Amino acid sequence: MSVELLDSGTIVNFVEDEEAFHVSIRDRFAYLDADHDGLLSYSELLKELQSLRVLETHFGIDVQTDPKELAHVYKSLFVQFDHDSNGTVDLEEFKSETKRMMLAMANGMGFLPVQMVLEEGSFLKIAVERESNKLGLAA
Ligand SMILES: [Ca+2]
Ligand SMILES: [Ca+2]
Repeated sequence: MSVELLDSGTIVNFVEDEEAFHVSIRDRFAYLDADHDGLLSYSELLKELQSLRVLETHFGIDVQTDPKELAHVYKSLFVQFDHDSNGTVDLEEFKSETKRMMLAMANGMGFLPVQMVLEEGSFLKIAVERESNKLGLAA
């Protein structure tokens, strides 16, 4: 985990770079798919939902939310990912919902950078690393 400065442009640039985004999605999906059946079960996706720490602070839910309530939030998020309601999340569902959530997050941020604790390997962390690499190249 590390504390990073994140702004909406960083997220949007990452999500809209179709190729880079797809590669990250695919890698993350493979990492989360613990039993390698090509689908994410609730418990597999839960790891990802927990790394979206933003949910605990930006969607009106307090960080100190009791675990039961949080579990309820995670369950309803899983339902959002599972577009065809078959109880598992495939790569396409994972990709389109992650994209939608990240763009919604960027919209909610406005133009000011936000300080956030990010987990290694999470999409937001990758977005930040990408952006700083780009700046490094430009300098
Ligand atoms: Ca699986
Ligand atoms: Ca599904």
